[in-house]
Amino acid sequence: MLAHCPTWPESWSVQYRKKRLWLGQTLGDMLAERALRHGDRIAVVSGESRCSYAELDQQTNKLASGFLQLGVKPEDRVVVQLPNRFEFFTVIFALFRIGAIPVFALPLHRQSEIQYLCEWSEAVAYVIPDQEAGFDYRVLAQEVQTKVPSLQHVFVAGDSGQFRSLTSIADMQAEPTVAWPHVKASDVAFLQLSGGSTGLPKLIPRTHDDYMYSFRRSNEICGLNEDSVYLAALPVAHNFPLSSPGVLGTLYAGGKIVLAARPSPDDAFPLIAKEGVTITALVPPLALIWMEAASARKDDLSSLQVLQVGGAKFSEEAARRVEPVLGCKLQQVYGMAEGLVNYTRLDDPEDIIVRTQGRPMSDWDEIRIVDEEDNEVPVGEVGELLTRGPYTIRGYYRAEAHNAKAFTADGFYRTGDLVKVNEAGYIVVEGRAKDQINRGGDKIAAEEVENHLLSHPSVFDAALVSMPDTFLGERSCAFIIPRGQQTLSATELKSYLRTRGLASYKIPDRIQFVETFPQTNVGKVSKKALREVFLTTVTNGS
Ligand code: J2J
Repeated sequence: MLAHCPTWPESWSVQYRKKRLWLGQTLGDMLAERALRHGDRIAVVSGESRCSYAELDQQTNKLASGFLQLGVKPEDRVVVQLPNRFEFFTVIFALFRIGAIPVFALPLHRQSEIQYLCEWSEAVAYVIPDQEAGFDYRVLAQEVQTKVPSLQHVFVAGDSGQFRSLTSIADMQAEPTVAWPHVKASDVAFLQLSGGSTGLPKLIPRTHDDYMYSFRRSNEICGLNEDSVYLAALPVAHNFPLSSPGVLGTLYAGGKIVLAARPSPDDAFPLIAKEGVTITALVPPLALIWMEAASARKDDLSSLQVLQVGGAKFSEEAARRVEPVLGCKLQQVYGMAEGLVNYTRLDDPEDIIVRTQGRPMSDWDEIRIVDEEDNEVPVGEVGELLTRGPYTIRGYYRAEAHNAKAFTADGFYRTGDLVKVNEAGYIVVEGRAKDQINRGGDKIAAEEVENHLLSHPSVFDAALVSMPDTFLGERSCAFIIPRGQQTLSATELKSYLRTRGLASYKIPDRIQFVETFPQTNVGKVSKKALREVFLTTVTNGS
């Protein structure tokens, strides 16, 4: 087991195994088993290429063997930053097979995030596409490699430039003396990035056992089977399209994954019509764009049975329009990479589907809604959601001090979400206790951006808060107190953040210069007051 990863107490693990929640199968073995069962069926469609379960399994083995020969070992961390393309699957399954640990990065991450991920996980390798959406990842990899001494390899999907291509690794002659490591299902399978609220993002260790339970159970709730066709429109490395039930659930069911390079209607709608897509997942702003486009376009979307919407709060008004406009069922999904996933059920009454964010997927999920003193609040009242269960982590990777705050002594994860729960157990997300901005599903940890802003010599103090937005739900606004008499423009500050290699969605949408920050009665910056008082004046144009 990877060091510095808190795990379930032994008696709990025994129980989860006894109840057959954890089946003792690794993700690598799952693919092999599915290949035996569904060999000729199509597993992944990507652009013009179609790959069967048997081919996916074979290509995975070749790559795994190549990785081993290059010296990638069990428990070695490998930062994987691949968009929705076929190689994502061969890479992650090859790493699962040899017990190496993918660290998932999102395509929009840039130097600041990638360097941190590589350093913090002490990664030995970094896997990138050559170019994507006009961005050359090889240039980024070169910069990162000069800064991170542990990084021995850069592997490229596509034209490798000065690095090594995945194709050449898969083509390496298998060395019979290299034995395949034994991987245990209770081991950490990969590290996911937390949405976070602190200065540095936290890494989430998920085991084979717990993750497989989460998508097996999701499959039952979402009705996935061999005939399911899942369109991956969101970036597949994110927990939602990866496992709720996402691409991994689809493979487990023996269904077909269709990869969309981008989630726009121009890319996605023709794929739905051509491949007979039955289910897909979107964040709320994309659902709005799809509904707008569906009224204007003529694509045949009749195969689509379920549209899952999650990652941020979906308004009731928009939720009501999904079925009439897109002709499919809406499923609200409220989940988190740390574990707990809530779904509205497909046969729930309309009011539940449009007004709530669902209920926990497993009878084994425990939830508590508490006030600021950790006392449970009465049913129907708003409080912070705490949770533990068979697929919710017991602590972040290498984060002892933070874990003491982010988890209760008895192992509940403090989600930082303010919710209320009705008599039937359905959850409505009402707000957030954590210092995070949810920009249409993209999570921004306020402190992380504030630290970047504070590194500018003309910035005396900085506070990042959310401002309401009809399309994205929230956008970010940075309040800045300049140092002394220094003058500074918003444009200057934004381009400064870009030069620091910050993902574009973290660049503040608005920058507001002020002389002081309102304080709470204990002398801290009152972000609530900043949001309320300052934004009213901003909206009024003064
Ligand atoms: C309101 N807030 C939501 C929702 C997530 C499935 C679906 C989503 C995620 C995800 C995921 C929300 N309404 N429907 O991992 O498997 C906010 C909450 C939550 C945080 C987690 C999955 N769905 N949220 O979004 O790790 O604040 O996971 O704590 O990215 O997103 O973010 P993340």
